[in-house]
Amino acid sequence: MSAAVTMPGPCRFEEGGRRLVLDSPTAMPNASTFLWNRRMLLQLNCRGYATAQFMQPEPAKYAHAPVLEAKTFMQPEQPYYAHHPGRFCYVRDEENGALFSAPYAPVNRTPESFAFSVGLADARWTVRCDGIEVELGVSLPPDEVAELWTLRVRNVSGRRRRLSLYPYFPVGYMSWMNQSGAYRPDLGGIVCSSVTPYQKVADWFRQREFKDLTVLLHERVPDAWEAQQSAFEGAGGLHAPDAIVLRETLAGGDALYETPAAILQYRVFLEPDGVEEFRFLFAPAHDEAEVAALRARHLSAQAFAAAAEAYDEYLQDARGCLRITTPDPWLDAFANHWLPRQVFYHGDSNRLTTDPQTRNFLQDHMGMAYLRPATARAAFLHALAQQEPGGAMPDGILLVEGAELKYINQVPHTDHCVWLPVFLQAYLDETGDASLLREVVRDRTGEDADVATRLDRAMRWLLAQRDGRGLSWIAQGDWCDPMNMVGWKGRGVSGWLSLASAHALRLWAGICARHGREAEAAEFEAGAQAFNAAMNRHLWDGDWYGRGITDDGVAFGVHVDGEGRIYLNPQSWAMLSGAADEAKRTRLLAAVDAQLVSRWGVAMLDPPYTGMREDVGRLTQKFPGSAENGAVYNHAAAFYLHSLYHVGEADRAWRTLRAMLAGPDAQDCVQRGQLPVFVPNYYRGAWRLHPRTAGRSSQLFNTGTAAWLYRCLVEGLFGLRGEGDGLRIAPQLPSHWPRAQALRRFRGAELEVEIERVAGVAAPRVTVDGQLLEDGLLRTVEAGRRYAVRVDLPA
Ligand code: CEZ
Repeated sequence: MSAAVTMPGPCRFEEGGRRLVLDSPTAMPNASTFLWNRRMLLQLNCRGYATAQFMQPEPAKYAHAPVLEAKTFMQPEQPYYAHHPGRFCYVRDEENGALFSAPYAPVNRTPESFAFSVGLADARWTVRCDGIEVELGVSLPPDEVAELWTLRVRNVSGRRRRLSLYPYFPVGYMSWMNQSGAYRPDLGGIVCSSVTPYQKVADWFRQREFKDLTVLLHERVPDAWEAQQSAFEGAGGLHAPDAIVLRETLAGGDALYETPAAILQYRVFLEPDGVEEFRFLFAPAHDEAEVAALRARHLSAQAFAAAAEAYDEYLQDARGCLRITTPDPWLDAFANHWLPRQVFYHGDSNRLTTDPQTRNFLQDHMGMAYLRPATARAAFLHALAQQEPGGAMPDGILLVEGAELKYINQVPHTDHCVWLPVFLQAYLDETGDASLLREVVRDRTGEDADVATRLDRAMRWLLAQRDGRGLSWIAQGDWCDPMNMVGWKGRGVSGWLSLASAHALRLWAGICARHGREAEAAEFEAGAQAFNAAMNRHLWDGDWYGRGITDDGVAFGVHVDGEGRIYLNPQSWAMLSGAADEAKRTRLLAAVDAQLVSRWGVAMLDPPYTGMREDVGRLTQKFPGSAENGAVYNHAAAFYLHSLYHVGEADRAWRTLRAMLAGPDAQDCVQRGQLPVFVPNYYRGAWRLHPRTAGRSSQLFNTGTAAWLYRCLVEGLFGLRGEGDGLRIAPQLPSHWPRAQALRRFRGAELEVEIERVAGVAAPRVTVDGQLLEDGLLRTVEAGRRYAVRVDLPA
């Protein structure tokens, strides 16, 4: 993927990497971006399809409520657009009836020009058809549930034009109980209503404050409107709706227990170069008073500008702690703007759930330690307050009053304690805030214990959850949710978790040792060694580590398996935990290279399962090459990346890292279908079985990958990791990079870092403000100071 041989793709960065522009609606048809605030989320794809959700306080929808709500609210890789949820504007030429729509769907006419321009705080399309340029843009206010839309139409045809514009916001099937829609001149828009069904009386009292209205409010009074989807579509369908193609004027209809839609019509006359501008608000509301308030607060040019300014302010903390300049400008744009934004989204919105999985919560806040450490600290303490008396961590962390553990969080998983020291190591390195260890946390039984004591208990819990062989029971899952039937009878064990426990114990032992807790340090170091020894005894398979041993005593993820022969996670964590000595490390790296590495990244297992394996579980039912069944599951690839930096495998690490990011090569962009504005949870694997779909992005931006990838960039690739009171400087650039630069913000100081390969240098040589650092450790870092760091690397 070197820059020299790439063909420029259909997308490019602009404005110093702060915008990404895709210039085709069809080259990467599912390419998407997302906008969010603390209360809502909006995912948009390049053709105008969109899904939104908001918190009340559980996730809810105000358009296209799916009949069955899955654990993850969307799987955008699937053709959700078959139900056409989206935000569109039809444009009809009143003289000749010619029709197109912006951004692209539902008419799907090939535009003369097209740009899907994705910003950090907005998305907009500029589309030209028949000499008419339509610009459609959306942004969100920082803390309210509302989409703010701007429509601008410009006549670039050089002659006078008479047009009808039809903003079209489908609301879709909302409820089997009750749904309707009508134009409300008094409220200034179309108001659709539905009733969230309930059966248990108690639910009513939770639901009666729900926002069951969906409104499309306008600034400018339209000439006509329609509120019923099927009346609008008629026999022509959305592609050529009867209400547009057969009639001059929308009929002003309503929806009476019929599927609602919000459609407005504006007649405009445009002189050559004439422009018309419109603003709309699309949002849920509880009642008419709230609708009126939304309109009063937001529907003006000034209010839109104020919301944009407030949102920019909100994003200040999403800037991250690293600014880089490297030979790879796409990596620079991604690392400087988009990845920290994605990390911040996770940490500040908690994926818009009220009961995040404990491991997700802790890893997401590990990422937040680099952006806004106070939030990470508070989250950690909040999680620890839910520790059980025996030391175990619950499956999910309840975030609001009345929240419950739902869906996957009702399934017993055994790995949650592991993430406590993983978080702590990153947090302490980044902040030096050792006071956290002495912070007293009251749990739900009312018991007070400090963080260090609670960590001891969590580690002892991991040590207690071992079978006779000394391996960790898996129950109905570990990090891998769908690995639910390895140990459901109570005997199966997880090789990965045994290694992860060893790593966690060792991290905690190290922290204890540095803070004068020698006895605990020795206890936990011994525990780590016991786990490692058990793994080497029972699950070293000759060339790599097995993934586990089932209830019936069958080792899996081993060379005799036809499917699921090798799993990535045990290899990564064996390098982290120290289970793998140098000889084993050489062998397992070779096995990973031979069996799991592809141009799309490193797969999570191989070969993918092609049918249910009842002693592994529902993972094996997933489509081969998708998600945990052999995709390039980036979260797992990020663990691998972290372990590669841990053992100093800079070039392997670079290839693993760069494969997570699409482009700039055209074919790579098109095959993945992923814009380099977020790292998706997976790219399809199964390149031998299904080469056609290999590499295709899941388009899912909820993923622990973001935090790990950011950590790896800061601490691995650029090697700028906190240590005690100082900063360890040990970059691991790929060997083909002659130089790189970074600006690192660290504990209130700024370090300008120049890294260069220099002929004749035998070992890395670090100077700070001209002073040589023998061991690469800058011992103290003063807040408010600027440091000039220079690293000479061997050529
Ligand atoms: O969920 C993620 C979980 O949120 O999958 C990871 C796990 O570590 C995260 O905690 C690996 O299993 O089938 C499933 O239940 C899957 O596990 C998914 O729900 C998966 C989603 O795709 C979200 O990325």
